[in-house]
Amino acid sequence: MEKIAQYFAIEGYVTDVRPLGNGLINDTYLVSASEGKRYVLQRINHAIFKDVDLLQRNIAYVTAHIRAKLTAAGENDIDRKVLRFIPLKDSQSTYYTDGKSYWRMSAFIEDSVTVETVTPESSYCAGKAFGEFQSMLVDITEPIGETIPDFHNMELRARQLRDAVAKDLVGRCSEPEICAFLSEIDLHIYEMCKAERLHREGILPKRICHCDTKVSNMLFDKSGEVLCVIDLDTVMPSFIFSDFGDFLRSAANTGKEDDADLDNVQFNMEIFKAFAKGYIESAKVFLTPLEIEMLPYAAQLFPYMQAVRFLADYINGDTYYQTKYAEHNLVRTKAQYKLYQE
Ligand code: GN1
Ligand code: MG
Repeated sequence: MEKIAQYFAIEGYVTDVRPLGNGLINDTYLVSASEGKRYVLQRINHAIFKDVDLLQRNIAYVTAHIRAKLTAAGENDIDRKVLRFIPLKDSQSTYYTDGKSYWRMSAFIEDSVTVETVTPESSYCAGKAFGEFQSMLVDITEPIGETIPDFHNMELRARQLRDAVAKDLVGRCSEPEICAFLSEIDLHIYEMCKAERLHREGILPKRICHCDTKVSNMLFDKSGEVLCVIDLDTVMPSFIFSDFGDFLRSAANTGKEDDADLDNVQFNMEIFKAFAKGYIESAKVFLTPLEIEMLPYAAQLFPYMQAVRFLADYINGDTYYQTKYAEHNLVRTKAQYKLYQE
């Protein structure tokens, strides 16, 4: 990895590389260099992000657009408020590949922290930050593609679960618990696919969204102020519900995403209220009345969709999410479903 880090136009030479964060998809490392600068090196999960050119182009467009907006608004410290990617030493490319793996690098934002839990105050700030993120991108003219086609399309996720059940690759569908879960999930599918229907009727728009707004994808400074939004792989056209719902899925959950004790998993209304207030304040400039009216639906949709995704992966034999033990995806499914019910 030291050798790979050295292909990028960093200042000085690499002195240390160590794992960073707890993402479930990419592998992330913190790189220290001799001139005192630090960087984030990531191996892009190419099995999931199949079109790395599109992915990197999206990120370049989005960060350049936000950077221009921040500059125009007279912001200072812009390198702390939007990610800065480091090109290769010998070309303008923003990623390195040996034909098998794909790597990219960004400047590490010093004195920043990620958190797993929020207070109503920081939830309000996060709501404002995600609303601002979306509103800065409302007028982007560059083409932003879908890095994972139909990523937050509930109809697709339901189909993927049905396909997993039909194949039953590792024989997990005969477990009584799984059968019960599948019928329970089925009861709510129609309601949860409402957004897709409204979109087809032409009354619900898609906009450029972040699509992975869990709490840990936001950097705060040491005083608790939001610095910027990170993990931009999934920025793509989607319903604004993606960002609203996915944040609450992590932030308003009083337990963990994979909590084995379901009594811990409850929905924190104070976090919801604070986040909704911040979000609506900064996003109301572009939201339609229908989008606002459907925000509670978004809060339900995301734990539900995540339960469906974890369950499909469990039935498929754990091929998508990194797992720490055999039943991990099932435990995650139950915790997310409990949150949906709450
Ligand atoms: C994945 O990579 P990470 O951990 O930020 C996933 C999200 C899920 C999340 C669940 C590309 O995000 O959609 O909500 O795990 N990202 C992708 O924790 O599938
Ligand atoms: Mg992440």
